Amino acid sequence: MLDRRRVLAGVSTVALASLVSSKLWAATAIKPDDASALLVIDVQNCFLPGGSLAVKEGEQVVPVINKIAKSFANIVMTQDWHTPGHVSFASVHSGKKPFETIDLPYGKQVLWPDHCVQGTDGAALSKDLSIPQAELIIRKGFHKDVDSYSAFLEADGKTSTGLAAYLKSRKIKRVFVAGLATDFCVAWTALDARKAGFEVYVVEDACRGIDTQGSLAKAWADMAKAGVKRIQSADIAATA
Ligand code: VGL
Ligand code: ZN
Repeated sequence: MLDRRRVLAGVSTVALASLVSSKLWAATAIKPDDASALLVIDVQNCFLPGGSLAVKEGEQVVPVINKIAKSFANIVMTQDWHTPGHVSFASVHSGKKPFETIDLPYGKQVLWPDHCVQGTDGAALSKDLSIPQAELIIRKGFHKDVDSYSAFLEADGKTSTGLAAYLKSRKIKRVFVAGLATDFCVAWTALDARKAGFEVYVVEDACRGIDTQGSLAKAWADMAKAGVKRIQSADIAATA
C-alpha cells in the first residue's frame, strides 16, 4: 500500500540520507598528515610532449601535482635514470622495435625508445614542477642490465632503491602516488609500496598512462586487488 504519506516519508528519507552523506564526505576529505608522503614519479622531459617516450597528455599532470603538493609536508620525487645503451632500450636488441617485449633473466621486459639517459636534458625533471619542499630525489634504472619501474625495487624483484627504509625511518605510513606513467612506474611503485606495508593512494587525475597492450586496465586491476586506493586530487584537503 503506497499512500501519499508514505511516499512523502520516502522522499524525506532520501533527502536526509544525501544530506548526511555529503556532510560525512566533507568530513572525510583526505588530510595528509606528518605520516603521509607524496611520491612524484618521473615527471621528466622524456615523458612530456616532445620527449622520446612522450605520454599522452603528460603535461596535464604538472599543475595538478603542483596544487596537491601544497598539502604535503613530505615529498619524494623520482627520476628514471638510465645508462646509455640500457637493456630496456629497443635500440640495443637487434631486430627489435619499441613496445615489443623480450625475455630477460628477471622476466618479460617491454622495450622502449631510448629515454631518460643520465645527465641529458630528457632526463631532467620538468621545469614547470613547483615543489621546492621535495626532500629526496630517488634515481632508478641506473643498472645497465636491469630496469626499474618501481621506486622501491628494481625489476629483478630484489634489489632495493632504499626508499622503503627511508620512508620508514621518517615514520611515514601513507604514500600518495602521482606522475608518469600510470601503468608502469606509478603502478609498480604503488604495488611495491603495498608490499612494503604502506597505505597507498594513487591520485588518478595527477597521472597519465602509456597504455600499450592493455597495460592501463591491467595496472588498475592489479592495484585494486592489492588494496591500492584510487582517488582524485579533489579528494585531498587543500591544506596540510
Ligand atoms: C617508465 C617506461 C620506461 C615510466 C619508465 O616512468 O612509467 N615507463 N621507463
Ligand atoms: Zn625507463
